Parts: sequence; C-alpha cells; structure tokens
Amino acid sequence: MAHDDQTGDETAPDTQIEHTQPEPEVLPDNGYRAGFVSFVGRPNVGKSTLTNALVGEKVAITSSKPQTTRKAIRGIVHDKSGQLIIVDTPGIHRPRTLLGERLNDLVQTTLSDVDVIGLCVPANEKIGPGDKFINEQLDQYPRAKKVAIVTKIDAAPRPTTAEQLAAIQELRNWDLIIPVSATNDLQLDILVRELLALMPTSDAALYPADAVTDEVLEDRVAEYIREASLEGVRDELPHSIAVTIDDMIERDDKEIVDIYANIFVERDSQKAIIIGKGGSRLRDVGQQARIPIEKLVGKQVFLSLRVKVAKDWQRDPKLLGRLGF
Ligand SMILES: Nc1nc2c(ncn2[C@@H]2O[C@H](COP(=O)(O)OP(=O)(O)O)[C@@H](O)[C@H]2O)c(=O)[nH]1
Ligand SMILES: [Mg+2]
Repeated sequence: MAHDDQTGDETAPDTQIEHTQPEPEVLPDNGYRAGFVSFVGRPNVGKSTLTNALVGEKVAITSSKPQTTRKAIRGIVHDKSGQLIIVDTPGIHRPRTLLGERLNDLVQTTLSDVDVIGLCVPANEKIGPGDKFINEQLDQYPRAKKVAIVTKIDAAPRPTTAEQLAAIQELRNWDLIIPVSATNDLQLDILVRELLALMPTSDAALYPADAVTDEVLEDRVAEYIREASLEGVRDELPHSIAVTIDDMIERDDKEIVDIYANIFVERDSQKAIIIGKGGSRLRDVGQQARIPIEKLVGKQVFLSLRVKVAKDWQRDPKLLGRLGF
C-alpha cells in the first residue's frame, strides 16, 4: 500500500532507490577492521564456551564429551570498531575414523584461511604434550597471527595463572598473550579489542549487523538436540551420535512449531541406551533440547525425536554424506 501512496509524488522514486541500497556500516579509512579468528586447543579447554561468550549467544554447543564440535561454526562479534568472525572448529586431533579424517581436513582448510589463530590453554592444567603438539602444528599456517589465550582463570589461583602465562610464553613468539574467563566474563572485552587490532582493515562489515552466525536454523536445532543427547552418555557413545532434521513446520495458528528430528547411533545397543527404560531417557533429551530451541525460534516447540541405527556411519562414506559430513 505504501507504494500506491507514493505514486504521483515526484521525489518518491529516488527516495526509494536510496533506501534499497545497503548502507555502508562505516566509512573506509577510519580504522574499521574485520576478519577471522579460530580457537584451537585440546578438547575441553573452553573453545566453544569462549566463542559463545564473545558472540553473546549460544552458537556452538558445549559439553565435557570429546568431539562435541563437528563443524566449523562461525560466530560473529560486532563492535563499533570492527567485526570479528570466530570459526569454532572440531580441533586438531589424531583421526581414528573416516569422520575423524574429514574433521581434520576441515580444520586444515579453516586454519589456512583465518587471520588469527588463538591457542587456548586452561589456567588450571599444566601445559602438556597435547598442548605442545597443537602448538607445533601451528607452524603450518604462517599466514595467521598467533595468539595465546589462557582460559578458565576463574578456576585457578592468581599465582597459578601467572605461572601459566610465563610457561606459554616459552612456546613461541606470540602476537598476544591474554588470560580470560568465559564463564565469569573476565577480560573478554579486552580480548575482543586486541583481536580486532590484529585484523586487517576493511571497507565494510562482512556480515549484517544482526547476524550472530551463518548457521541455518535447522542445523542449530540439530546441534541443540545433539548437545542434549550427549548429556549423561559415556565411552564411545558420544562419537556415535548424529542428528538430522526431517521437517520444521509452523502450525496454522502460528503459535507452535512442530520439529521432526532423528537421532542416529551406530548400533542397536546404543539405540537402547539413548531411548532408556520405557523411553525415559529420550523424553529427558527432548525436554532439555526444547529449552534452547524455543529460545531460538521464539515459539513453543513440539519436538518429535526418533532414534535410528546407521551401522558404523563414522566409517561409511555414503552414510557420512547423508549425515552431512
Ligand atoms: N570454570 C570455567 N569452566 C569453563 C570455562 N570455559 C569453559 N569451561 C568448561 O569447560 C568444559 C569444556 O568447555 P568447551 O567450551 O566445550 O570446550 P572445547 O572442547 O574446547 O570447546 C565445559 O564443561 C565448560 O563449562 C571458564 O571460563 N571457566
Ligand atoms: Mg568445542
């Protein structure tokens, strides 16, 4: 209707054209910076938690289980002086399955492209062979600036953090060494400022001002379900879980979204564990997952979860493809 109102007004067409042009977020040459950073480090050092804390929204799922992160997920941090795109990767590890190999390839490609690599080492654990191995791998990416991030400083007494900072300094000639806590919001603003300072200057933002990730809605929903299903499972089972979404349908009244999802495991015995006695475990998974999903879609959600067996999918090229790897 607005369009009709404006017909006959001679100034209208020009005004309209101007409004459809994307407005440059900032002018060039004022020091605006934008670029990519990837956090690396052993499992459980807090890479995904840090990503979420900096983005201000849960874009990467976290858990104490290994291999929680399986994709390169981009989280976007907006600042008036620039834009930081964080690529959360599965991490560098020794591959044991075809899935493991694919994940390693993904990490390789990601790290070859980023502007900054941040090696995360927790304040409360001594630097070990695992940290040193990953640090040595970073020589393969000469293009990226290297930053050392001492994480979880809330969990260590000050002298311990100080010792860790000194120890990490011995590993290489870092562009920056910084202690932080993602859970207690310690020094995160400084981390953003310092990382931005290491980014290339840019004429404009790389992502729209309201974007927090480039992940599509369905993938984020699938990840929330996988996160809930990792809760309380042990041993090899976390590796065997994959989640796909068949459908997301808004009901006619627009109040409720029906989501149909599959939880894939590799063996019948695992299927029984996921479902639990009389379906009790699966119900818990659904309830847990619904909380972040409803927050994300902004509506009430009805979640239909089916557990299926895809035999040895981690080693099967065809199944890997079907499950999105
Ligand atoms: N005390 C404390 N715990 C943290 C912090 N960051 C992460 N964690 C915990 O460390 C565990 C692993 O975190 P996650 O981000 O999944 O590690 P990732 O495997 O490196 O991505 C989780 O249980 C987190 O809650 C932090 O700043 N302080
Ligand atoms: Mg992670």
